Amino acid sequence: MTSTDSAKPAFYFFEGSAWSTAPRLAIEELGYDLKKDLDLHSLPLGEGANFDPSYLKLAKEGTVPALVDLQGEVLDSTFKVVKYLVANSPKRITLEPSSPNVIEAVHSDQIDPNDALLGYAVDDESRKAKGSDLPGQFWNGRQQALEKYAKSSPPEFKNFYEEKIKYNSYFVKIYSGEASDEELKEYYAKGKKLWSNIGSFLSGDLVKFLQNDRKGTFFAGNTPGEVDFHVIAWLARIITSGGGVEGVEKLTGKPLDKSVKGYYESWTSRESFKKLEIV
Ligand SMILES: N[C@@H](CCC(=O)N[C@@H](CS)C(=O)NCC(=O)O)C(=O)O
Repeated sequence: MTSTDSAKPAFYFFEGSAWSTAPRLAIEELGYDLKKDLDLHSLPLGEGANFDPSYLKLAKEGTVPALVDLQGEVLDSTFKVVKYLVANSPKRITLEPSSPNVIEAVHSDQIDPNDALLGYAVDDESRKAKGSDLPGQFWNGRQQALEKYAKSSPPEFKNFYEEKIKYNSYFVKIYSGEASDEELKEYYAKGKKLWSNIGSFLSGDLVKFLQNDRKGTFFAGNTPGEVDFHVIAWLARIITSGGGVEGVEKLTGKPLDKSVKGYYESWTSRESFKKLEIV
């Protein structure tokens, strides 16, 4: 999996991953030729491919996206990968070092898009729906992979697998219907808190950022740049997780501000967004 064509940067990602959306859109928007310019490694997260020891040797948290540059340096976060793609863009666009706080804000654990799609439901009905759909399959698939890798784990990854199995087992139990009423109550409270945090961010800081830090339609100006790749990766996944704009409004108990809707629509009408079928 990690054998690479060292003449090109190696790009590790997954099409269905929220944060992989940021570099995938950057690649498209910044004039890269996906297949010619990068050595591609798609890791199906629902099968736990990111837990393969050969990947952990590269990216110790086992997350995507990651990129290995031409000097062999591993860039193992969305932030570093997008920065690299922007800095080495064939379009040689000049982007001011704008708004690192916006990027940091959308990456906050309090509003995690993976928690929204895969992790937390808010009631029995939404938990059962998730359990019989992609989220249920996701936690089960990972569990199988983790158990397989843990059996023959190199000592250096023993702790990693133990921790991941513990974390993953919680969600397997929640979706399997084996959790107690008390556990479910606590779980739904976390789901509601998550959507409340998302609602506060959507109507608070995000609106302020859009008002104050944007240089045009996009944060970067009239075409998207570094900050935009992070913001849309988060926003698109949140809207998908909520079941669309109306679903998000229902879950957050707040109407979506027109600046947020407008920003989202500026992205959904772009060729890159349509071509990559971003969700
Ligand atoms: N803070 C990290 C988070 C990346 C992340 O959470 N990636 C997800 C996919 S969107 C992942 O790889 N999850 C697999 C896992 O955590 O096991 C970053 O921005 O790079």
